[in-house]
Amino acid sequence: MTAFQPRVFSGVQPTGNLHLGNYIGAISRFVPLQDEMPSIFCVVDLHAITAWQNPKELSQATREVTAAYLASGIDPKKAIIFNQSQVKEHAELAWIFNCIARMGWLNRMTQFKEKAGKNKENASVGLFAYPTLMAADILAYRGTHVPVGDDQKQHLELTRDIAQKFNNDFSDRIQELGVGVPNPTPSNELPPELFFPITEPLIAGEAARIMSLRDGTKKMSKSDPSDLSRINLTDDADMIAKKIRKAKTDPEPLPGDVEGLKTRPEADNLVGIYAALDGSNKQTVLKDFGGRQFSEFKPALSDLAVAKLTPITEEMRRLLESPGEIDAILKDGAEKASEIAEPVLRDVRKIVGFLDVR
Ligand code: AQP
Repeated sequence: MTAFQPRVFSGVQPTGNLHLGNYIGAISRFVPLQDEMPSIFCVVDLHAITAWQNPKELSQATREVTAAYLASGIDPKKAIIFNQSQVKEHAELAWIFNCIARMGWLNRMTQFKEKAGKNKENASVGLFAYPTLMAADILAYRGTHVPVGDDQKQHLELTRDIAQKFNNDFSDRIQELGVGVPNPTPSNELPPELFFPITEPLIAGEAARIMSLRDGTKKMSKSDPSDLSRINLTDDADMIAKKIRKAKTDPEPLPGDVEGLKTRPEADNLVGIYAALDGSNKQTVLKDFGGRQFSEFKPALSDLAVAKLTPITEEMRRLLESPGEIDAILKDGAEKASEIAEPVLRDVRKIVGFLDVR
């Protein structure tokens, strides 16, 4: 339960190679939410530069994510779409959160460990602080609901911890200034008035984490050096079919129930992808395909993936031919986003005690 106005916030990084995992785990789930609550969908370019981005490609990748949002059905008349760098409140709040979050909290983040790899000393400070910027993205709008893939769960828990510590550290000040929202469930852990909501993660059900087509134990990822590991949202029908045909599998036929997928990561992944694209669940897929060979299942999966993805790919291509239209949508979105974030940050500055001399 929350006393805050419900608001959805989520984002995708413009780091190129937008893939099926981004679509199933994030973008496709944004679409129905825009009809349920006020929603903000961001292209998180500040996050993107935590790893090196070619400046000449970053703007194009930003338009590409925007085109994917629009082509998937996000309507700029219903939801706010903008790129993060255009609303300065994200960076400002992230700095304040850097001073709220503890080193120990960030040291536990598995994504940093995975992305920094063995060369931790050479990773950017921004990559380490990535989760505090993500908390700022959400809380600059007092976002209450965040649809993300399963890989982002830990970052959302950190967002909740940051909101909770801010609410506690400044509880007297929040009450004194009258800027809080009554807490519907006051407890020892949370004060009677909150400034930031304790955000709810909305994690996808079936196939919350889409895995690589080459290795069912690794997440499908933009940065995987093998293009065969992922289905890109720019792949055409032939390429989608080829990648599914070449997807790693085992020699057994598909099992009759979900239990039988437990020790078979590649089979589990492909069945999960089918279920997610079909809007059903793994058990239903196995009812139809249990006992059948991959040589029968893969063409069916291929047809389904092509049917679902090709209209999106084609619409993205069409949109990208008019960059001016995309930029106009982002500009309008940035203005609307600023209107929400500016008053929040004005209060945050007062809460923290910054002297306002202007
Ligand atoms: N494999 C995945 N399965 C389900 N959801 C996924 N997401 C990403 N990969 C999968 C979800 O997509 C949203 C946007 O992700 P992002 O681009 O901001 O960051 P990411 O998670 O770092 O994406 P990648 O593809 O893994 O990029 P690289 O290779 O650069 O690390 C998020 O909601 C995420 O959960």
